[in-house]
Amino acid sequence: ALLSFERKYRVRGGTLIGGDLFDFWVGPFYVGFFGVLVAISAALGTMLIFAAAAAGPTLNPWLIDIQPPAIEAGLAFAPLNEGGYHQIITLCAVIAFGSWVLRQAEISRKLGMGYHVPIAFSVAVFAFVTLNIIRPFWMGAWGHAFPYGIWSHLDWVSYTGYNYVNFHYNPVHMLAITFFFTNCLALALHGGLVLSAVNVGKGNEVRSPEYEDTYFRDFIGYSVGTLGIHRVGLFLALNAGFWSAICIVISGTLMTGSWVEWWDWWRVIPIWQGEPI
Ligand code: BCL
Ligand code: UQ2
Repeated sequence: ALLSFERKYRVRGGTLIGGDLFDFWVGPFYVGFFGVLVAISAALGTMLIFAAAAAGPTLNPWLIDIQPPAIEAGLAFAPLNEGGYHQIITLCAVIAFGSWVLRQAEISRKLGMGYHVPIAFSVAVFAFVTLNIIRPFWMGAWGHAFPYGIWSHLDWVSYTGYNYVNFHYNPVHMLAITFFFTNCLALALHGGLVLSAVNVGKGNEVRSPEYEDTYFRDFIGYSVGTLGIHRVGLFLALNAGFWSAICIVISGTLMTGSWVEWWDWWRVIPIWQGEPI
């Protein structure tokens, strides 16, 4: 059923492609050209995952493993059972994710809102494209992509991490992790603060945003503000995904070898002249 306020927002226009043709809703969902494209590419990709799984040795969902082609196959198209499934599934995924971004953009336009949501999701898509398109291409083989499997992708992360000896020494990995953890702190503060202002017990009036500001001014002498905390949150979240993509794309391309030894420059800078190393 339609929510009471929904009807007045069901306005025509804002589409990027297709004009009025796909400008309709199915139940609560806006469709649009990109909604159709998402439905097709996601369904095809999912069916190919089932097909590839059925051709493999197990249907145990935890163990299904769809591998990219062998490194030796380079950047060629591979036969279905030798990484071809993985290649087509990757293509379906990129089309589905890209269309999802553009569908978000059409909804933003329709409602006269900013593009913050599609921009934010683009960063997640960028991380995926970096992992399975940009980095494998840069390294010269689709075989560098991660496999599609719950267990096997973890094996890939472990294997790839140890390939550079100790991934904790990757400075951009450090940066990405710091953004993830700080994001967690910011959301805990924000969620805690808002709930503390709202859940004040029976008979009490809900506290206004001024109380939220005052809480933090009493506490640390500073409040970033009710709008500001959302800017901080988006900033932290986008940087977490962005620097993740950078940390992996430089590994095996700009930096080959060991992230531990990469830090050797630090031990020889002039500041430590005369110190034992
Ligand atoms: Mg590490 C990567 C943290 C230890 C090796 N590591 C990452 C980053 C993140 C991180 C910074 C993964 C997030 C990301 O990319 O998001 N690592 C991290 C932490 C530790 C750690 C906190 C820790 O020890 C406390 N890492 C280690 C150890 C190494 C190691 C030391 C292994 C031995 N790490 C690696 C390697 C990699 C990482 C190798 C990476 O490749 C990875 C990275 O940076 O990748 C970019 C980005 C988000 C995405 C890619 C998701 C994209 C989502 C798409 C667009 C949409 C999906 C839709 C979906 C299919 C729909 C589902 C349907 C619904 C269910 C209905
Ligand atoms: C705040 C504020 C909110 C908040 C939060 C703060 C009234 C409801 C959490 C406090 C946030 C600060 C001090 C910044 C934290 C920064 C980092 C990088 C973790 O002032 O305004 O609105 O939710």
